[in-house]
Amino acid sequence: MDIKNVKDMFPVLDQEVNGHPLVYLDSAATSQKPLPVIEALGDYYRRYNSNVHRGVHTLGTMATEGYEGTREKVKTFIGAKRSEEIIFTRGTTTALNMVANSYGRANLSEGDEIVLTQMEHHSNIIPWQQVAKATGAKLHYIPMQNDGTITVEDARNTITDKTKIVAMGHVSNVLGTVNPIKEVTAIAHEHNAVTVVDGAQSVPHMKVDMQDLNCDFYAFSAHKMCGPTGIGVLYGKKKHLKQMEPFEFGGEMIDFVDLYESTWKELPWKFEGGTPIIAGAIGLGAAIDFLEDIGMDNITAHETKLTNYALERFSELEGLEVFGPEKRAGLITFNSEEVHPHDLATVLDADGIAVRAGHHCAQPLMKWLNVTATARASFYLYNTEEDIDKLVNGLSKAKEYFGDVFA
Ligand code: 7TS
Repeated sequence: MDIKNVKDMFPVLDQEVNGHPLVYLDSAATSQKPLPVIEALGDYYRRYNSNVHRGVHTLGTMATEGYEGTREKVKTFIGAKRSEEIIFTRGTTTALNMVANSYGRANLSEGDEIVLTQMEHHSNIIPWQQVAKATGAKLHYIPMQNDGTITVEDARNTITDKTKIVAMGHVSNVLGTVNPIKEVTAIAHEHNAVTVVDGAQSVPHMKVDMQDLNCDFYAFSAHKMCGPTGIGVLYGKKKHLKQMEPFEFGGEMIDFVDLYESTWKELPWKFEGGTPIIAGAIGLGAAIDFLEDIGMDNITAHETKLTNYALERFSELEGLEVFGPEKRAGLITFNSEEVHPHDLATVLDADGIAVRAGHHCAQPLMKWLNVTATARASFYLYNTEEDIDKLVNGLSKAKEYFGDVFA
């Protein structure tokens, strides 16, 4: 499908909000869903709703094929070597907690170090704080440059032989910074440390290849990539997943249960306790087909064009501070000198324009930026230059309105 016509595939975008056509600029929080994904979910519930991996009846077999079929699609989509390396989780947050609790607690002890960056989403900070408290390990942060990037040299200076885990976002949800995962992973491996990558903001927008990055763990959420809420992925190298203990215990994940001892299924099922996220996986499979049909490189190119256009148009607005590096992923975080970000977002919403305001679950980064909140416009494949023109007009209007109020 041609990216130019893609907007027609998203029914939610075809509506008025507060008397204006909706302009959705909050895809970093969650993306909208195209018809094939909505239809795949409806089709499962209408035609073959059933539990998986048990029994031999026809609907159960169909559901199992749908669920396991998505595992194969994810494997190819991210360039994993084996389908056992793909674990379905509830989302990025759960995936990162799984690594921190299962890998972290077993492999960290007093004096060990965990290396992070200050631009992480809370879900890639707090699990490491908790595991550090439990094991006596220490957190260290790679310093940031003034433009909100990190250098490979600083990563080299922060990662030492004491480092056991380096956890880092691929793309910052606030700054749009794209981090040098491949280079940092190579440094981590020189010190026998593993890398845990938060891919929540990268997988939806760019081609990622586990063999090229060579990272040890990689986490992402379906709902930010045109898929449903409630499902995400933890990729892990087999050599690590194999020696890790399950994170949750119960049905589905066991091989044999006795009164005092039990054994686990093999990978990947030992990490998928309970009835799995069947509809979610089927929806994620449809989302991957949809994104691949358009082409990840086309999506990246479209977003780069939109972001550059938006940055150019933003430069016309006085008193607007844009955060983050010049070369960035498809989002722009900004503050107005006169108008609080929540007020900006409210005024824009009155014109049907959806942007996010707040700390974006990155309070340590807000501290570094010396602000308590910002506004953020984030783009996806269905956004257009016209959306950006409307945003810029809305921002000018907000400035005028609040300028008058405060005058
Ligand atoms: N990591 C990053 C970089 C994120 O942007 C988010 C969600 C998460 C992790 C957590 O993902 P979840 O699916 O487990 O919730 N980010 C945002 C955001 O920027 N605005 O709302 C949610």
